[in-house]
Amino acid sequence: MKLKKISLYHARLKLKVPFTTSFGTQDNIDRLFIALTDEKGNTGWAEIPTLNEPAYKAESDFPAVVTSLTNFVIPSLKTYQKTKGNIDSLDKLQASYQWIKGANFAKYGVEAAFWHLLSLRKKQPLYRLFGGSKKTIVSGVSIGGQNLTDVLTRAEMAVGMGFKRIKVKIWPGFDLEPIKALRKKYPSLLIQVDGNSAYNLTNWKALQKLDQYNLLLIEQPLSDADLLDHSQISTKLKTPICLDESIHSLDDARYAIKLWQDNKNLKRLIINIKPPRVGGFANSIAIAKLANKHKVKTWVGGMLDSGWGKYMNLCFNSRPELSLPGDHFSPTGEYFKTDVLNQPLTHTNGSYDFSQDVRIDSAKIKKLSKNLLNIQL
Ligand code: OSB
Ligand code: MG
Repeated sequence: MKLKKISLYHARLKLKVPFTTSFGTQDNIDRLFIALTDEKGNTGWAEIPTLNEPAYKAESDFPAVVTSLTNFVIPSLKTYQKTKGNIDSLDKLQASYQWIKGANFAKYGVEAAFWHLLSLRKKQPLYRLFGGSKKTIVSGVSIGGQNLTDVLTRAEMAVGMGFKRIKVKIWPGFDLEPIKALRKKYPSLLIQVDGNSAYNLTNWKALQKLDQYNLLLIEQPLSDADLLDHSQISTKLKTPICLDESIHSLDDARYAIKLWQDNKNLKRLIINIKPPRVGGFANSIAIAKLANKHKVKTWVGGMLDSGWGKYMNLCFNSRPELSLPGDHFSPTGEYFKTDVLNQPLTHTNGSYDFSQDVRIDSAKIKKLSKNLLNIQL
């Protein structure tokens, strides 16, 4: 196998309804799609779930990802094939850009397109290639409402569609109120919250008031650099802490496990595995395995992805280690007004099964996008 060509597409995706988190409201999103073509003419696709600004994480914004790919990652693929031989395995692919520090979203894009290419060449379903075995994937939905009315409306839609788990975006001053109201209305619904780094050591104690509502987890209240502080506040909370922004690699997962272990509090650690945040699916699989070895629960988070990003995550979620419901749907069906699949992903009461014929529709991507770059490798 030889990589022959890589193309980048800039899509402007419009959300059906705005999505609010502690770091802002998303509406129209600049997205990057990657097409990777081999010597036989097969093309693997990936969506890099960029947001417009680096407010979620460094190097997750569209301009940073384009810069990393154009200046460093893609030239590295080219140089590797010229000097060391064809990139015909994941190991070689990773080795080609291993010297680049950071750029996890950019690396994810190339790696995810490569996995898709492998599944086309081997004529093997992607979930099998990822080592998946579960045929049914349980999903929840993430609610990014601007105020209490918004949150309650979206929760009602989600529950009406049969979802058994919701995740609610919170921030200082908007935490107790939505959770109290939701728990009153839905005594047995699985509910979790996500602070997206909005709390600090001065105001985190507001989260102790959430302990009485039987939440599944509190996701990333503190900043992404505060692994140590997360582990310490976790000893003063009954609800488990789930790390999102703090985990960029297998090493980060190892550090977290060690810190919670040292505090004899490992049962209160959960990890949200987002393949783009950790530089791809191979790293994601390694993190899932390590966490599972320590009985730390994991799940697959989303990034307001189109159907293609969601589908890839569903395939990864088929691995047995991932035990909690992932974010693979939205209460309004697909997140975007126009999507990129041959047909929408469907679920039954929040469960997805792999009998659906899911294909990416490259014509739809091309129609939505500006072709930024085509490079012969
Ligand atoms: O923290 O999980 C997050 C969206 C953008 C940035 C960060 C996050 C999210 C979500 C979206 O919660 C969840 C989804 O895609 O369904
Ligand atoms: Mg999160």
